[in-house]
Amino acid sequence: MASEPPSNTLTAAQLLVATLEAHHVDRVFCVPGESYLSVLDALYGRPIEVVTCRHESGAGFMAVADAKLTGRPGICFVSRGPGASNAAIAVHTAQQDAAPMILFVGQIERKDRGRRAFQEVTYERTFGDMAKWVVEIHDPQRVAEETARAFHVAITGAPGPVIVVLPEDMLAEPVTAPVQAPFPGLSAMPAQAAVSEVAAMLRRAERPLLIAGGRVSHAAGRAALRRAAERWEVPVAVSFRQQDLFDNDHPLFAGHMGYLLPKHQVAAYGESDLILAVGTRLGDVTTQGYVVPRAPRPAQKLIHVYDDTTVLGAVFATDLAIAADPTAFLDALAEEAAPAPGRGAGWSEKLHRLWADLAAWKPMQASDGIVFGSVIAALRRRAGEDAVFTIDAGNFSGWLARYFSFRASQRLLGPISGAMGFGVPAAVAAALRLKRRVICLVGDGGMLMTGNELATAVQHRLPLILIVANNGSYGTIRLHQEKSFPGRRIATDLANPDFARLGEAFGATAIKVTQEDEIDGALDSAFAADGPVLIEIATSLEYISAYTTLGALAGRG
Ligand SMILES: Cc1ncc(C[n+]2csc(CCOP(=O)(O)OP(=O)(O)O)c2C)c(N)n1
Ligand SMILES: [Mg+2]
Repeated sequence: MASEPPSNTLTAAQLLVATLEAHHVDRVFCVPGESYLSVLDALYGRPIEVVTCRHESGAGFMAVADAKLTGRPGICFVSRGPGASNAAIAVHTAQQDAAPMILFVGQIERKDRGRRAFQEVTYERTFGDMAKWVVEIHDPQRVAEETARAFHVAITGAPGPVIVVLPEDMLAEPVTAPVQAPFPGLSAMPAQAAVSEVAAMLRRAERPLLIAGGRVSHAAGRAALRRAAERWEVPVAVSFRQQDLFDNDHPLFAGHMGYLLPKHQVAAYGESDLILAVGTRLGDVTTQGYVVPRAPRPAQKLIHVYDDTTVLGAVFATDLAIAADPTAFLDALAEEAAPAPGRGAGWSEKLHRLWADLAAWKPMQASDGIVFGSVIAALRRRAGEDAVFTIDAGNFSGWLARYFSFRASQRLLGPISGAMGFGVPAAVAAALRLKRRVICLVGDGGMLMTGNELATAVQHRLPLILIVANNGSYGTIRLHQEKSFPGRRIATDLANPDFARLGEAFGATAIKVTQEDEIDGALDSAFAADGPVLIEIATSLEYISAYTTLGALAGRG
C-alpha cells in the first residue's frame, strides 16, 4: 500500500478516496469528466483499479454486476448532467435487482446551484424514485461521513443504489475531518421462536414450496438453501433470473419462475398449501403477475423471510413475516428437527418432472438460420462446473432459461430489471472480478447498445466469449407485435453490421457461425483462445422464442 499523506493536508477528494480504501474498494468503473477531476487525481497511484468505460451505462452495469458477485457496493464515477443521465439505466437496474451500488456524480460549483448552470441537475429529483438515497455534499468536512453512510445505506435492508453528488469546488477544498471506517453492519438474526413456528407450519404442510431469491446467491446462502431444502424435503423454485441458486437436476428443484411458463406449471405452483419465500421480494415476474402467491391475499399460507421490514407485508397479506437475514434463517431452519413422516415425495417429484419435461431439448431445424436452442444444448454439454454466464435482455436468453440446467457452483448474472445492455458490461466486470472465462449471451439489439464495452475487454485482455444471437430483429418486441397486432410488423426489423468483422475490428477473435454443425467447432476455438472472442450466430427469426414460432403465431402450424 502506498503511504498515506498526513491527514491535515488532504483535500475533500483525497479524503473521499481514502474512505473508499477504508471500505475495501479495490476497483471503480468510470467515464472521466471534468466535474470530478480532483477525485481522478486522488486515485492516481492509489491501490484502487480504475476501469475506464466507453459509456456510462456500461460503467454503471459493470458496477451492478460487480456488486452481485461480491455483495459489496459496486462503485461507479460519472460526470454531471450528461454522464449521470447515461448512467440512469444502471441505477434503475440496481434498484430492481436489489444490487448495492454507489454512483458518484460530479456537480457544478456550489455558487451557481439553482441558476440552471451548464450541465446542472438536481439529482434528488432525477433519481428520487430509483435510488435508496441521494446526497449532495456541500460541506467538504462531511465527505467521509456521507460516503460511509452511502455504503451503509446501499447494503442495509434490500440492497440498492445510492447517489453521492460531489460539487467540483467542494472536492478541491482542504479538510481536517478523519477518514471513516465502515459503519458496523446490521445483524438481523431470526428469532428461534419464529424458526420453530416455520418448522411447525412445514410439518403440517402437504405441498410446501420454497421460493428462493437473490439474497441467498452467495456461496453460504446456496449451501444453506440446499441444507434446509433437503432437511425438510421441500421443493425449491427459484425467482426470476436466479436459476443458478440450486442444482437444477436435484430432485427437489421445482423450476425457475421466469417468463412464459406453461399454464399447467403455474397452476401446479398454485396447488401449494404453503409458500416459504426466502430472500426474494416476490416481484411481478417471479409471482407470475402476482398470482403465485396471489396479491393481496394468497390462496395458501405465506411465510416471507427478508431482511427489510419495508418489503414484508407490503404487497401480500403474509401469515408469518420474518425480518431476518435469509441465510441465517435457512441455517437455523436446517438445524430444526426433520419433518414428521408422511409427506411423500409425490409433490416434489411432480414439480421436478414439470421442470424436466420443459427443459428436455429436442433438436429443431429452421430454414432461416440456427435455432438458438442448439447453441444452448452445445453449451450445456461443455460448460464446466464453475462456468459463469452473463445475459442481456431478449428472447435469445429464454433458450438459456428453458434448456440450460444450472448447477449451484455455476453463476448466472442477468438483468432482473429487463434492461437491454447489461450483458456485455456484466461480462467485463465478472471477468475482472473472477479472473476466469465468462460467457455472455447477447442479441443483435443489445449488442449495439453496450457492445462497445468489448473495447474495454480488449484493453484488459479479458477472457470473454460474447455469443451474439443475430436474428436481424428486436425479436422480443416482434413476438409481442405478432401476438397483439398480427401481421403488422413495425419498428422491429434491424439492419445489422457484420458482427464478426466488427469484433475483429475491436481486436477480438471473431467467428461467424452460419450452420448448426459449426457450433461445436466454434465453441472449441473460443474456449481455447485467450482474450476476448466474439461468436456471431446467424439465428433463426422463425424460431423467435423458446416456446413458439412465427408460423405457429400466424396459424401456420
Ligand atoms: C434498454 C431497453 N430498451 C428497450 C427494451 C425493450 N425490449 C425488450 S427486449 C427487446 C428486443 C431485444 O432484441 P435483441 O437484443 O436482438 O434480442 P432478441 O429478442 O431478438 O432475441 C427490446 C427492444 C428493453 N428491455 N431495454
Ligand atoms: Mg434480435
